[in-house]
Amino acid sequence: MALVEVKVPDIGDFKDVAVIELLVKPGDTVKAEQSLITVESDKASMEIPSSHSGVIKELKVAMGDKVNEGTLLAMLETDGAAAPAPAPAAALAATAAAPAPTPPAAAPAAAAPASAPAAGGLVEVTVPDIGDFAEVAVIEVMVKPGETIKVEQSLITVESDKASMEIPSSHAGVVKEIKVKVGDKVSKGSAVLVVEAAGGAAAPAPAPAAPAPAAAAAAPAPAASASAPAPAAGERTSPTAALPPHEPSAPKGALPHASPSIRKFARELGVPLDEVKGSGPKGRITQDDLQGFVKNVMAGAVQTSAQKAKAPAAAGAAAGGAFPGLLPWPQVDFTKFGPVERKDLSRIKKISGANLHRNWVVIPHVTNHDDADITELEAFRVQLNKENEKSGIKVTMLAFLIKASVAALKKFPEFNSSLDGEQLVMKNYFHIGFAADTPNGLVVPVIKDADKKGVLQISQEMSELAKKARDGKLGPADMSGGCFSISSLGGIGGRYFTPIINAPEVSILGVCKSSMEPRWDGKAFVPRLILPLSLSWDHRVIDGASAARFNAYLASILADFRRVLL
Ligand code: CAO
Repeated sequence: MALVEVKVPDIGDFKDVAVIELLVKPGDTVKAEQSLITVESDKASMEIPSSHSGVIKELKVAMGDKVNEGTLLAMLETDGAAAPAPAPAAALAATAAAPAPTPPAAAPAAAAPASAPAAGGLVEVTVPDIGDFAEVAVIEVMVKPGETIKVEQSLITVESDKASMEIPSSHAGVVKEIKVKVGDKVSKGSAVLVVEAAGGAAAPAPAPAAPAPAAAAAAPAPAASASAPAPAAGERTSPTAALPPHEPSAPKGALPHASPSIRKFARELGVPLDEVKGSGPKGRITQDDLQGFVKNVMAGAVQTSAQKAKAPAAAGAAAGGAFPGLLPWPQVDFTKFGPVERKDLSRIKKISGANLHRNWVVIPHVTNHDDADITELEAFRVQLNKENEKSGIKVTMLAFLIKASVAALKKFPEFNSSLDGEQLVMKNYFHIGFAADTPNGLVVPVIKDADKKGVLQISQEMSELAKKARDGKLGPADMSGGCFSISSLGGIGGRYFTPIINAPEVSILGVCKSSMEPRWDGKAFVPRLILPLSLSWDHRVIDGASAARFNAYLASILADFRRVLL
């Protein structure tokens, strides 16, 4: 037995790179060359291997530490008496050299002009000197024909066993032809694409860009973009927009933010990595995330996009994993009964359908129905609109409902929360979503900081957002960050309904058309304008009593808005 120090080998020009993943822990038995940690620079990630086999006694680095060549990584107990392992530096360097991305500074020096002029202003961009990378697989093509690219813009990502690297363009211009596809093997000199150089001539490339030894690291999964999966009308009325641990709607084309070995492992398992949510720094996908995802899929708790896309019967069967005994979806030849035609679901409906389904199945919904007497409020609204006729801003009941909801959320903060494992995330901001009907389906734009805005401003923003929604121009930012949603069918009709909660929110208010009703005032029946309210809430977070109080408080505000001041 001997204790051996394992240090960071020669990693080229990687200096002060952050440890972003610990791949082993004390007590683990490791083999020589097994990856111990992952480090990451701006554009590259690299796994650092062990120089020896043995048992990890102590890890000398922690997440976030900055390391350089020679930094002590771990104390390893080897079974050999005097640690007869190869001279650490040499062994490590060798190990690292093969997989490690060419150090940024070394590459440009070595990189010969990465392009050769082709006919006319056309230039063939080739793979520059990428060090020891040879016959490496293309795992991502980042540009398309017709696209205008800049010098040094990454064109493709290649990957070896242990590292990945983005190959930049030597020229600016318009992509005419792509010469590689995912899966192709490339080496120095392989043609990547033909570009029509800017200006029409084969502008000599500036000093060829270093092949940014880069990788997934450069493309953190844009979790935030969540593209706020636009909610849509389902059978049951409700908006929804959410991103669960599983991200089927994450934009495709962005390389998942994960180390090469994780991506390799994912490929071996057939896991669509772009649907896995990373919990590491910058949303990086870790081994645990990958395993968690696989476990969830096996348990039937989540489905991959591919599973969902399969026949409904298969979906039923898959759901059977979570709900044993569930019958498969009925397969009916409708043409036996009459003429039919088939129509693709709109993009919005495809995205929102999956979200609605998940929310309905996963969240234990309860809906409380109540009524609000809005006789005075409606009179005030009508008067306000008369006064404001010239301003062009029309105030509808929904704007008052947004304001009243903020007051109720302040009084009952658990309604303004999200469930995160065994914790509640309590929000100190008040962003209210409202369901808007569009020709392509339902979307839920969000009025940000509704607590800081007056009814007139809310009305104006609502009408702008509703217009954007109808024109299909809402961006992810318009639809994200909601705390609570309101689904108003007031302009259409109906009495009560069961809105589906817009996860990760925990409640949603459904509103139907107000109508004059006789109400007993203690002496006689009097006509009052009554607004039907339907509040759905997540029973994991909210109790029935709180929900009844929330509704009653909301109704009291709508009956007399001065209560907001109390
Ligand atoms: N009771 C009676 N009348 C109501 C009302 C209510 N609760 N709410 C609105 N109205 C009236 C308005 O005052 C307006 O009347 P006038 O035309 O006479 O002025 C009319 O109904 C139309 O209102 P609106 O729909 O233009 O305005 P809004 O602020 O109420 O709603 C928006 C805006 C974008 C939410 C709405 O256009 C919309 O898309 N609604 C559908 C939402 C939906 O589909 N929800 C279900 C989601 S779950 O699948």
